[in-house]
Amino acid sequence: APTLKERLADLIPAEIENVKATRAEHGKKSFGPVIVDQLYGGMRGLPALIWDGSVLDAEEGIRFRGMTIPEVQQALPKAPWWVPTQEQVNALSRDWAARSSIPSFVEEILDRCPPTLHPMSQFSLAVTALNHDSAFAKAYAQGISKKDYWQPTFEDAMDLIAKLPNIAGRIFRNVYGGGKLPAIEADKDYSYNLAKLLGFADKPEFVELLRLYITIHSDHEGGNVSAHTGKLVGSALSDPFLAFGASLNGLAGPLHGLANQEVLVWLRKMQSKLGENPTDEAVREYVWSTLKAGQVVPGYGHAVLRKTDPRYMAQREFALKHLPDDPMFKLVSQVFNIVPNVLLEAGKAKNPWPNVDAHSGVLLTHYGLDQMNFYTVLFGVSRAFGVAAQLIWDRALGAPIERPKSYSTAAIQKMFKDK
Ligand code: CMX
Repeated sequence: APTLKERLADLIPAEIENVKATRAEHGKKSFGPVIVDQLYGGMRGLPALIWDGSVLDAEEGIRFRGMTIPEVQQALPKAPWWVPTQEQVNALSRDWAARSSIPSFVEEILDRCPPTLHPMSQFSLAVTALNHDSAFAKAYAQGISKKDYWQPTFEDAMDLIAKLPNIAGRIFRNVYGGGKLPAIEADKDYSYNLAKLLGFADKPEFVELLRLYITIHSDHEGGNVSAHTGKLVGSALSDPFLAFGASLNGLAGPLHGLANQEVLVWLRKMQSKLGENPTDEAVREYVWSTLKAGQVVPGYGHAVLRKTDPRYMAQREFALKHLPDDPMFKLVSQVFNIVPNVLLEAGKAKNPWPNVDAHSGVLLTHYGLDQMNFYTVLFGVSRAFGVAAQLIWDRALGAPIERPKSYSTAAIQKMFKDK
């Protein structure tokens, strides 16, 4: 039975041919017009990237290698393009455990961070510093051939994923207390070990939540800020640590991954203002006051999605099963019934429905992980799986350095002067 790397080595030559054939047949065909608004509007909807790992449909939401979230939940721990046996899955867990320790100088960097430095900044610092031991950077310096790039990229990607629990666990304990980090267990899965390092190994339901959390946060097409940043920086042949460090800095923005922290801050403020069991009318007023103050309602809206995010629904189903009476979950459900109507009435947001971040914090809080400014670190650990896979495939397929063209406003005015 092949290892993950052997399976990739099998798949890559055929995929190189597939891309060649697609380009030979369709390479010169138009993909539709580009309009000036897209240049000013954050490139929204502009077809510009290739990524096979996951595809996002505006109505349906995400599919991972063709599978919806419920289908993935059924199939795990098998992956559709590898279909590992239980023994292969265990071997992968053991491989990650063997790669999991971080260099002592990175531990020192983290230990010296003031606890007031946001956990995401600490996370990005540590990941960037791992580039010290990058197999790709070393191989490149020694003159590796282009066709072999994917191999040291694979090794770095595996090291990166493997080391994240130790980094996240260390940040968590440094900032919030909890004593010395325990050891990773080679015969346990990744989610169990992450939970253990955060101090939650005695809560099997929390471990199960992390399995769901990591899966649904792993990837969301190629164009979102964190995935695209990783791809962009990787295209300069920056190694996976440098590329993923950059992804994390994008994920740390409040319109992207920081939204899960923002949702809980917003809910808590609402609770303290309105008290327990607020009326629908009071919640409605509160939502309006957020909009009138010129702020966004965190956890709602999306650049691509036009329906309720299936990642939200997967978390809601988890909550309905395990914590139906949790007061915060009840508030989240109440908000779910009210916010879309308010956003529709306000008439600006193209998508009034909740995204993934509207739900995650409440689940974590339920199990005692109520350190809100840590939430985006968990999003980051999860997103590493998608970004790492992209980096490996981009090097395997020889993706070139990215270089879109920018224009000045004067150039646009001139271009359309008499048209
Ligand atoms: N609350 C208030 N206003 C909102 C809104 C929300 N939740 N969502 C969109 N709008 C506003 C926009 O700010 C924009 O206003 P202006 O015209 O004044 O600039 C207008 O509606 C149109 O925006 P849009 O085309 O619907 O949305 P964008 O593609 O520009 O932005 C997103 C998408 C997610 C950044 C936006 O919906 C938002 O700010 N949501 C709240 C933050 C959030 O939950 N982010 C997490 C997204 C998921 C993730 O990446 O983790």
